[in-house]
Amino acid sequence: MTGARLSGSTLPSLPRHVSVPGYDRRKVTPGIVHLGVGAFHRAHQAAYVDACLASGGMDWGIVGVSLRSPDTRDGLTPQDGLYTLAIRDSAGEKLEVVGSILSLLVAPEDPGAVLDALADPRIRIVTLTITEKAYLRAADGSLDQSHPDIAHDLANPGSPRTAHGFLAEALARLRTADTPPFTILCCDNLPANGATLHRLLIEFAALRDAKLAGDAALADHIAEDVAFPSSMVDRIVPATTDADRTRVASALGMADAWPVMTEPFRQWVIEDNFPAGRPAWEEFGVTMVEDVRPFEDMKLRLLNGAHSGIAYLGLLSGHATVDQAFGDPAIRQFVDRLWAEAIPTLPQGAGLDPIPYTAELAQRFSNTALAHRTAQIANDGSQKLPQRIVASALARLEVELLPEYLSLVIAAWIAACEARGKTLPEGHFTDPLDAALAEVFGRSLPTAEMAAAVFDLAGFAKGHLKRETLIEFVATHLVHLRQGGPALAFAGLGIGS
Ligand code: CS2
Repeated sequence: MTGARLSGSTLPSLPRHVSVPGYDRRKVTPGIVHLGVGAFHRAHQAAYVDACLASGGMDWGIVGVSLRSPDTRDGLTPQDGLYTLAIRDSAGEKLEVVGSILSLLVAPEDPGAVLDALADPRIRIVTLTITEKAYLRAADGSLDQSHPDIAHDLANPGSPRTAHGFLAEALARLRTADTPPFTILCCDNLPANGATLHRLLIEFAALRDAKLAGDAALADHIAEDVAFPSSMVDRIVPATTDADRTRVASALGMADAWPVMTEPFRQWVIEDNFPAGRPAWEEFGVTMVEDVRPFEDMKLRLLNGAHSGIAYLGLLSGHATVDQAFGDPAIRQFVDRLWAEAIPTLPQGAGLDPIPYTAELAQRFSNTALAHRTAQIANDGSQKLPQRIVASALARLEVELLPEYLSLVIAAWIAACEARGKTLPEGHFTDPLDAALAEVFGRSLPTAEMAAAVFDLAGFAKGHLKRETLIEFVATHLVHLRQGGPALAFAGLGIGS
């Protein structure tokens, strides 16, 4: 290796098998601000936008914002925002350099610069992948008004920390300047993600209105004039390792500080509601729909639900990656039965067929080239399980069907949380509720009471008539998991016999 590094000036020296942006990046202008410019965004939205730029939609470049860490900016700015997407499966690795990210900002370092970028009249869409927990929902789903960052942003509107604070302040500035608002396109794995963010932002703006005399009715403006299309996003993106960096550098003949690993599959389904304009998404493989719900439920309950099951049961069975866990015959059988439980809970009549969908998922989960770590998926279970697992379990109980396999995922989450620092390394994965969970685990409660306390903390099934029944299922599995690990829990379900 020569010491060269990927950048605008070294692009021409890349080997021919590496595809590069087929457009003049100097002519691209920003049209999108993205909040949460991590690996998922770079494998998904940024790749779709790259195709848009290549076909001449040159006013849709991306300004990437990190809400927390400077790492992505530090890696990518010396590379002029360029990075390699490594698309991997058993057939090998395809390398594509993506050019759609024009610049990168780090919110905690310079919140003013982020507000300036958001309030730039050229920005017509703000996309978000900030992860479930950054929506700051309380256990009942409303805005967590007690969160210190919310209090901070209400007290300091010109230097916010949260997505809510940035969006509200930018929308207020645009409104004062009589500039039409941008459309907000949520790309996180939340149910009705656009509507959910809309509701949270109205709540935040109402608190802000109450505090800032004179800033009349930003909440009404957001309620009435700002579009929040929901979207379903899908692409599996394992965290990049040093081995990935070394392999990609040797294929490129130059260093790339932060290449992104992904699979060939990708999907984006978006509700078509973009009053401020949008790229011709449908020309780049995006499905535009009126109602994203059926796609979203299918993805959250079948892909993400199975992922969480594979992660926690995989971790408890000693499997480090999804393909290893999915290759374990007991876990594989479990996932098939989990799917069979979740499928009847999906909306009917939407023309989506879950059977080929799960067959394709089985192939994707078997992709040995991804090494997608179970610990990565295990993070933030308290934020993920409600829409992936709890919703389907309750839907079954409502019509007198059992949630035997779904409830095992909840029990496995609790058991895996408890196992950290014992059979799993301390900090192997994390959850925003970790401190509160540790306190509950330390109380040595009888199993059912402990499960109930965890449900309360996480807001699972809050106020639902079938809450107690679901807790009983979870407690039974938890007893098995504690006594004999996944093998005993599976045996209780007739798996592996
Ligand atoms: C995964 C998702 O980490 C997780 O929780 O289930 O990130 C999953 O890989 C994506 O949603 C796939 O689109």
